[in-house]
Amino acid sequence: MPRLVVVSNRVADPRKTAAGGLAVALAEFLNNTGGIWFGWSGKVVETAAGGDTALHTQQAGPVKLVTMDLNREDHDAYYLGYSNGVLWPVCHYRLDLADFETSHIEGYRRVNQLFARKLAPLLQPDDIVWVHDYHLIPLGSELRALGCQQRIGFFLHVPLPPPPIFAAIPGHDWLMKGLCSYDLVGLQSEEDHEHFCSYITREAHAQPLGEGLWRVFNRTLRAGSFPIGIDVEEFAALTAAPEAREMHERMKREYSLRKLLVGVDRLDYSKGLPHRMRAFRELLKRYPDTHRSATLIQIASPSREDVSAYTDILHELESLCGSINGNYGELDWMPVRYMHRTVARAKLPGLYRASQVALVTPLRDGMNLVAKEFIVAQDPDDPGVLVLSRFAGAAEQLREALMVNPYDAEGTAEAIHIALQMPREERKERHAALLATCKRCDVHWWCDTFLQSLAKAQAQETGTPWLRL
Ligand code: GDG
Repeated sequence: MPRLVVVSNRVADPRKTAAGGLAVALAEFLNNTGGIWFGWSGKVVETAAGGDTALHTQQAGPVKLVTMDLNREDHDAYYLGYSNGVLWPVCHYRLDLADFETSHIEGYRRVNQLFARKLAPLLQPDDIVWVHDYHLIPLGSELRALGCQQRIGFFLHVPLPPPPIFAAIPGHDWLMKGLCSYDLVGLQSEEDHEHFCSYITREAHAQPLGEGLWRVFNRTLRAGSFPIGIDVEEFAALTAAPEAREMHERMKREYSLRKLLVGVDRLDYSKGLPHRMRAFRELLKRYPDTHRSATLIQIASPSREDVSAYTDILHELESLCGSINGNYGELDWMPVRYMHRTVARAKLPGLYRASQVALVTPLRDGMNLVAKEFIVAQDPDDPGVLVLSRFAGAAEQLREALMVNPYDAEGTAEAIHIALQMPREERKERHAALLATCKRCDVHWWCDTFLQSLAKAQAQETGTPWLRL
């Protein structure tokens, strides 16, 4: 069995439960093949830009975790400047928030070259390399430039916007050529996949060869959608564990007279938190019966606080929550309980299970795993209702959710009201269908299908038999 080498910006120790579903799923393959997980250590050191920094190796069972430090200048340009200042906003359709400073793209390229230089000597000829996310788009072409001929696949966790938006990035053609140096490009949704196909057709005159294969930039690659799932078994076990049960019981007691709505998000402008608050305010305005009877708990976990767009969203959200509570609150009822804090992972399922409605209303999201976690944590006999943005990648799969347009505060308020009143039989039917989808397309299925497809992608080009993983 070939060895799996995973590359991502950050590396998680798969032995730690807090690492979550992706790390656990990758660990299965990494453990079975004695693989490597390579990435940035998270440390910033004060050395010269582009210079060599130390590699750290740690053995986690059969898996080798290899990380490298970044110097300040590289980190700021690659991570803050280009990855989070250009690619994150553009991939979430927010050209208005992108800062196209030229030195950032140079730093991004430099760090990707550094990753390639450090990784290439560790690779064996039969390895399968799986690169993750927007921080590392050019890594494949940098590895190819160093003569690496291994199978290399790439998965984009964020959305891929339509060509006219992507093409606004100075250097978009370089980025896309970089993407096309992989053997397999995996995207979250069919919509993202269509955007990829339409970009390479229009801008790079790619030729379709059928079954997801393309001839472009003088090479053959495969592209497809691989919607990421969660580790359903692990999350169900977490739901049944004492900490989650205790949380569930505490919330049920505390809110015995009210219906609970829940939102759990990183505090990010893509998640649509101010829009969600405006929809909730609209609900309170339209339906006085919800006063005193509905409470929204919004967890907004801190994220990238050194970027100014994030402080703006924090202030907007705080001011909206304050004004809703000020205008509608009573001595014995606060409509919104907002927490700018991270809640322990072990408690989350208890909070989900105690809630009648989950509000998952991003303006744009690659997938959104909270939607799937909420479904798995429910009591199948008396489940809550998922209100889901049509602009989350998850909307392609979770068809039985109540679908909303988060820009439409009135429509979203109506959907929330329907969710709060939905009869039990309908809730059970919808939930059963949603749970079946989450189980069928869990994170293990995602890993398997991606790696099978990667094996198939190169086998078709080289004529070697498909690889069994
Ligand atoms: C990217 C893409 C794609 C959130 N708050 C707390 C907490 N969380 C956990 C959730 C969930 C995870 O973080 C968030 O996952 P999402 O999928 O919603 O979003 P991103 O972080 O933006 O991830 C996204 C994903 O990659 C995977 O491909 O779905 O579209 O943007 O697991 O539970 N966890 C804890 N405390 C919190 O306060 N412990």
